[in-house]
Order: sequence, then structure tokens, then C-alpha cells
Amino acid sequence: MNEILQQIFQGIVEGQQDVVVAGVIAALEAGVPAKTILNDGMLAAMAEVGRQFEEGECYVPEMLISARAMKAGLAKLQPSLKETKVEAAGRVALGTVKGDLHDMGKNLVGMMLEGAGFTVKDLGVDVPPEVFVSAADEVDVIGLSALLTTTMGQMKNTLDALDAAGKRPKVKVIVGGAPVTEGFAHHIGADGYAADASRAVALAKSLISPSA
Ligand code: B1M
Repeated sequence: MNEILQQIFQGIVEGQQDVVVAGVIAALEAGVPAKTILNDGMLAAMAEVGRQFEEGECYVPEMLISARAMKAGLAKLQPSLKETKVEAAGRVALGTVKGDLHDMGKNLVGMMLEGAGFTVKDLGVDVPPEVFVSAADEVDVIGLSALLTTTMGQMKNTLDALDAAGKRPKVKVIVGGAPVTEGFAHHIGADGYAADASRAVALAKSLISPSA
């Protein structure tokens, strides 16, 4: 890994916002592509933080401090991630499902969608099914994010609530997040699953204009 990416990686793992922000600025100035900074520096670091948490090497406060450092870095990276902006592609309402407070994956998906020309309504975290239902009339796609195995069931609850409100035929529902799989998405009756933010964009595009 190049030295600046290593600095960003280490800064996130150790929760040092200033180091991460300086690293992102330096990497962009050195011409490192935004997606390389994101994937090799930042996402790799969050995966390492997850590993350390799982193995009992760090705890929730450290995880939170790392998340803050990552967010600070993402704020600097965001304009470059969005540079590919094209014509308006559709409207998406995005949220992390009820009971789940993880927002970085959802935020990244939102940034990439905006970069691809979508209008994104961010519903936030811990979003109950009825809030997704209320948003259904204003958008083409609803995106549900879940990071906990215990909150994945809320995706099904949200689909059921859309159904019960008669909104299901008018919106496409896409799902994602670390514990979510293609099989799970199919099982609950979602229109699609994306493993990462770039694939979420491709999926949303394909659902809105099937020939795209
Ligand atoms: Co939490 N946490 N956390 N956490 N946390 C995980 C998810 C965990 C896997 C860690 C571990 O044990 N290894 C574990 C879940 C285990 C499980 O359910 N099987 C866990 C746990 C247990 C918890 C708590 C229960 C801990 C506790 O309190 N004892 C607690 C739950 C709080 C709650 O939500 N109610 C908790 C809390 C937290 C913090 C608040 C401290 C913090 C979140 C801060 C924040 O988001 N603002 C946090 C963090 C940072 C993590 C890890 C380390 C990193 C998550 C992250 O941001 N990744 C995580 C471990 C890990 O994932 N390796 C962990 C970076 C992010 C960009 O990736 O969100 O996966 P991700 O998004 C990706 C894809 O998944 C996909 O695209 C994104 C970009 O490519 N994607 C979509 C996501 N949403 C999508 C939607 C789509 C399409 C693609 O379409 C709509």
C-alpha cells in the first residue's frame, strides 16, 4: 500500500481525524484516484476496525472514534467522488432500517447515487417502516441499509408495510449492508441487492431504465 494510503488507513484505525483529513488531501493532491483512496485506505481500515472489535481488541468507543475519523475523511473525499455527475437519473429515498444506527454505508451509497445524477432523499438512521412508506410517493427507488443481523428483519417489515399501504407496485426496493445477501434480498421480495455503493448505482439505474 502506498505511504499516504497507509497513513489514512492507520489514522482511521487509530481514530485520528486530523491525520485522516490531511492524508486524504495529500492523496488527492498526489493524484491518487478517489475510489482508490476510498477502497484501499478507508474501507479497508473500517474492515480492520470490525476485525479488531470482533476479536475483542477494541470496543464500541474506539469503533465510534474510528467512524468519526472516517466521516471526516469522507467529507473531504466527497466532492471528488461526485465528480462524475451526469443528467438526472431518478429519485431515491435512502435509510438505515429501524433499530440500526450504522450510517456510513448508507451515506456512501447516497454520495455515489448523487454522483451518478440521482436525486437522493436521506431518511437517516433507525428509520421505521412507516417513514419509508411516506416517502414512497416521491421517489422511484427506496434503498434500505442494515448492518446488523438483528435488524435485517426490518427490511422485510418495510416491504410488508409498503405492500399493506398499496405502495409496493410503484417503487423499486433495493437492499444492502454487510450481513445482507442476494439470497436474502430474493427471499424477502426486494427488487435487488447490491454489495457495494458502485453496484447500488448500477442496480438503481437498471431498475429505472431496464435497458441502461
Ligand atoms: Co457496529 N457492528 N455496532 N458500530 N460496526 C458492526 C456492523 C459489526 C459487524 C462489528 C463486528 O462485530 N465485527 C457488528 C455486527 C454483528 C452482527 O450483527 N452480526 C456490530 C455491532 C455488534 C454493533 C453494536 C451492537 C455494538 C454494541 O453496542 N455492542 C452497536 C449497534 C448499534 C446500533 O446500530 N443499534 C454498534 C455500533 C457501532 C458504532 C455506533 C460504534 C459504529 C457506527 C458509526 C456510524 O455508522 N456512524 C460502528 C461501526 C463503525 C461498525 C463497523 C466497524 C464498521 C461499519 C462501517 O461503517 N463500515 C462494523 C464492522 C464491519 O462492517 N466490518 C460494525 C464502512 C461502511 C462504508 O461499510 O456499512 O458495510 P458498510 O457499507 C458498504 C456495503 O455494506 C454496502 O455499500 C457500502 C459501501 O460500499 N451497503 C449498501 C451498505 N448499505 C447499502 C445499501 C444498499 C446497497 C449497498 O442499497 C440500498
